[in-house]
Amino acid sequence: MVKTLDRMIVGMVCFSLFACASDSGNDTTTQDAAIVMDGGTLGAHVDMGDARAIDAPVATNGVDAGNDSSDLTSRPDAAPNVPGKAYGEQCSADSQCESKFCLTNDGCSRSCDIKMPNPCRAEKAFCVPLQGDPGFACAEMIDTGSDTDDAYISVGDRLTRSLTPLKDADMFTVEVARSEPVSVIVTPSAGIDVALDAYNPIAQPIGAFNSGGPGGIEAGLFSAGQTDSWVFVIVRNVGNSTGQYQISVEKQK
Ligand SMILES: [Ca+2]
Ligand SMILES: [Ca+2]
Repeated sequence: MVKTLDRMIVGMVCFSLFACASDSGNDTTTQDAAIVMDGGTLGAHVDMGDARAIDAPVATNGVDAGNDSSDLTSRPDAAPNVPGKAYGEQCSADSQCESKFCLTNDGCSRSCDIKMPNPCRAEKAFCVPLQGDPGFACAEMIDTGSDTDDAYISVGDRLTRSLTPLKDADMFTVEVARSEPVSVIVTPSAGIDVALDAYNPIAQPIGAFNSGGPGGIEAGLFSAGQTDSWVFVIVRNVGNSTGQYQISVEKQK
């Protein structure tokens, strides 16, 4: 059955220890302010109209996908001769995708496990929730390179990782329990300049942190509102040297 991404999840808010939502070069800045200004009001809906506009329209290929949930693969007109489509190609039926997994509006995809480190690394994508389904699928865009420094982390975790080569980025999926704001603190080695970009569970940017220079700590505070949630934190090397850093998740006192 064709699946749809959940675009209405809210409840992950970024509060800054230094400077929240001062975007550092990401091209999706227009949504930052609205989301951060949300202030944690669960149920507030972010208007995704603009964001959706960047997506190519769904190719219907003469098949009316409509809004019903019937399995298009059972229809005689469901383009049986269309060759298997690759990840990201437009689709209107699971049968059109090599993966047999079609996302309405987002093309051929695959399922993913949110608890795995950077589960959609190969697709350069986020692992985001499905609508009306407990599962997740790879969608949207994020390029973190190919190393395996990525991790799923929660309060009490402290990891040492490296930023090599110069433009390296590592993804951390940070668990944030209901009513327990957490600080994510990145401490680089001397001479290493790091920046943090934060995204909510549906891959919307909610904050960017880069107030320190080489060797300077970058940190953000995240709150989940009324349900357990998580935030994607991308640690980037924005300096001129490669080296190590520590990332830790601490309960906000
Ligand atoms: Ca790395
Ligand atoms: Ca910095």
